[in-house]
Amino acid sequence: MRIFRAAAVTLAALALTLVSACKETSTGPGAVTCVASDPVCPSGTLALGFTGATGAPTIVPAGGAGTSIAVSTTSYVVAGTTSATTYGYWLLVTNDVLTSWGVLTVTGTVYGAEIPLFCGAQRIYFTFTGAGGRSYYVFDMNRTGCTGHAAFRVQLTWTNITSDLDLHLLRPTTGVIFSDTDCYFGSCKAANTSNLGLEWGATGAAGNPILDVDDTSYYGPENIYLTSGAEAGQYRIIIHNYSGEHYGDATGEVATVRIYLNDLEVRRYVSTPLNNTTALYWEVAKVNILTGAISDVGHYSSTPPTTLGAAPPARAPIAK
Ligand SMILES: [Ca+2]
Ligand SMILES: [Ca+2]
Repeated sequence: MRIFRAAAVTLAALALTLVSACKETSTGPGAVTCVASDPVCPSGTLALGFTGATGAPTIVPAGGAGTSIAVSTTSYVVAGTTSATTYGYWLLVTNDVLTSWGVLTVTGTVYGAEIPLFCGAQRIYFTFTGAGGRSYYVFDMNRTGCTGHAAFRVQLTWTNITSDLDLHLLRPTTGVIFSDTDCYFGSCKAANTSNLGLEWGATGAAGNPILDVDDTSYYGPENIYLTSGAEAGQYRIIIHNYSGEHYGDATGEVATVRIYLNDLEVRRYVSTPLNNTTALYWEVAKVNILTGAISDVGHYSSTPPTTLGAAPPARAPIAK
């Protein structure tokens, strides 16, 4: 899919201006709370199933997906068909708050995305905008097999549509980037076939962080969770501008990192532009999950901030 991305991005960049102009905000019981940086926000009163203006783009989930879906995975791959000619958005709402959003790519008439899921109940909106207005598809997701809240979560998002930024969480004391003491796309994504067999803390699931998705193109988000069994010491959060370049502006990619302890956002960082000369890596902070103590780092470098471990797994080159 990546080889088609350059053309899709051109269309998407044109669409972004149009979609941003349609932003909505609302308040009150059952309403969705939006923030200024979100691209588009649905009304909180939309019913499950199809809705939208007559003449707006059609949205047909593959396989006639239902309006209440339960899975035990950390992400959910969606697909279907649409009459929209430019990309849309997925929006994830928990407890009436817009907590996450990303892009639904469109190739021909087929849309798709991999959506990172939170534990428990959440509502997902698909939205496309066309000449006839905006359409939505609304459904409920329930991620099962997880135990309530995560003791720790770190989330990465970024500003440009074609860059591939990566989230890294290094194990206390012994963490080495691009190794099995580094939770990243090559080691701790649940569905990653190149999993290095990450095992932290006590034997078993306790202490093992999980990366929900590796977004390779579209703003993120990427989340790393650690539900239980945190180790003593400081976990290190590092961002890598994997694509090594920046798109859409002349300065670089701006990343935002949010740190959550027991589901409360406790710290937010915004980077200076990440580029391929002086700021390919950004070490953000160190977190002691057991005590809740966070130390700001804010170090930018052109080389990995720690000793390089084994070479990262090969990934397909990114088409420009
Ligand atoms: Ca990524
Ligand atoms: Ca473990």
